Amino acid sequence: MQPGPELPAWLGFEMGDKERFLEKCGELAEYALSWDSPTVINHFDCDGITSGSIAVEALRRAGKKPKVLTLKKIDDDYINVNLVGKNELLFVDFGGTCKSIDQIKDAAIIDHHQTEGTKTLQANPQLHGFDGGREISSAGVAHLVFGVREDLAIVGAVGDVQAPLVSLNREILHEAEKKGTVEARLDLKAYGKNTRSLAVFLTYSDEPYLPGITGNEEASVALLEQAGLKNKPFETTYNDLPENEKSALRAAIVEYLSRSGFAGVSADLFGECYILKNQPEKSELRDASEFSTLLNACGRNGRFEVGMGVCLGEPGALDTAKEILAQHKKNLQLGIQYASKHTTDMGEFYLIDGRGQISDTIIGVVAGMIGTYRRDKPILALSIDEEGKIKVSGRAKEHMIKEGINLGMALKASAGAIGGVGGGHRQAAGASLPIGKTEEFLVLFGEKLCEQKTAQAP
Ligand SMILES: [Mn+2]
Repeated sequence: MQPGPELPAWLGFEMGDKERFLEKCGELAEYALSWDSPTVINHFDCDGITSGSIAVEALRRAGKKPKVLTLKKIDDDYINVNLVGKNELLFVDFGGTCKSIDQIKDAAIIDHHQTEGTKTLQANPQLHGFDGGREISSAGVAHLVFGVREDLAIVGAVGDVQAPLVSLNREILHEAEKKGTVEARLDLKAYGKNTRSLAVFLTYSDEPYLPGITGNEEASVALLEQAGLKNKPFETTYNDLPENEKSALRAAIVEYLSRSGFAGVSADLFGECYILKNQPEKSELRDASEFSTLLNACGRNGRFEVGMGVCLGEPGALDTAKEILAQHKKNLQLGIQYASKHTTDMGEFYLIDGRGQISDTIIGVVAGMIGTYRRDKPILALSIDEEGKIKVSGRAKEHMIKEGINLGMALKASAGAIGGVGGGHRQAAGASLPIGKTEEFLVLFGEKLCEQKTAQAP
């Protein structure tokens, strides 16, 4: 047989060097498990809470009593002031870009964001040719490091908007399916399939946001009637329905959307859903997406310990988390109502100016929701953070990334040019701006997007 042509070097790089990456993961596990009194320092979002929980559970299983410090963000200033001089620190879901960690005596980093590398031991797929935005989350990396809680690895990836799972995420899923802890199924993605009555399920559907249905109970009930489910709106959950009624409801939603000119939304209606079979039936924790929503609500409301308590199965944590989520959903509903009326077409992108109206803790989620029906351009949303700076959240769709859009890079460049900071993933990124430079920033950002598309154009 003829030998095949030699693979070009870039192809090997594109596919990622899994062996080297796994080696790093193993090295990190050995190192962290050798510490006497470790502290896990993790990011506050769903992926940060799940990856932090995986580390805590693994360290506890090894007989340690890890301390936990959960933070909204980390930077060199914070580390220099608060952490240099301490030791045995495990940074999770951030830290990969912080050079000051190199000054800490015993430290290691689990991250998946774009990084130039650190002297400190770092398990990061980006350093081995994988895209941390799509192929694996920090929870996945933490799972590869410590070998426990594949269910949380899936929840973290879903929370970081990496579903449908591909590449390293998919390998973790297959492992979980073999163990019988997780099952993948194509279904409606909306929240509350196990826990909400049909009417509430539709009225409060925010991911995807259903124009004309979300926030409108009468319209939701009318839609259920059209689907032949008129006796059931307030008693039955989606998962209580027999298969034929489920499919009648799905068809009615699709038909409604195309009739009202939102056919594009249907693409976000269905997707691969991940059922966590080790979690109780009829509970939010049974569905990876609902689990992630619950954790995001805890994180965004500053109740990190509740989120981690849910992951680690601590008594009472789930009930508290549900209360936090109920309030959070109410805030989102108000945020999205405001945003849908205050979205401006800026040419290269849509701008939601939520300054003074939408909290910085939910602005990114709101941007994502508006993106479910404004699908042709990236969404950029503004809010004001605790320190009075302008917080920017950007969201883009897969087809824009194929056109060359990289929001992380665009925000890094345009915010950096006016004395702010920005970065993140291609499809989801953020920035923080000094006061008084917003107009200038918006112009630079639009130009950057234009450049990215031009550079990619054939
Ligand atoms: Mn993450």
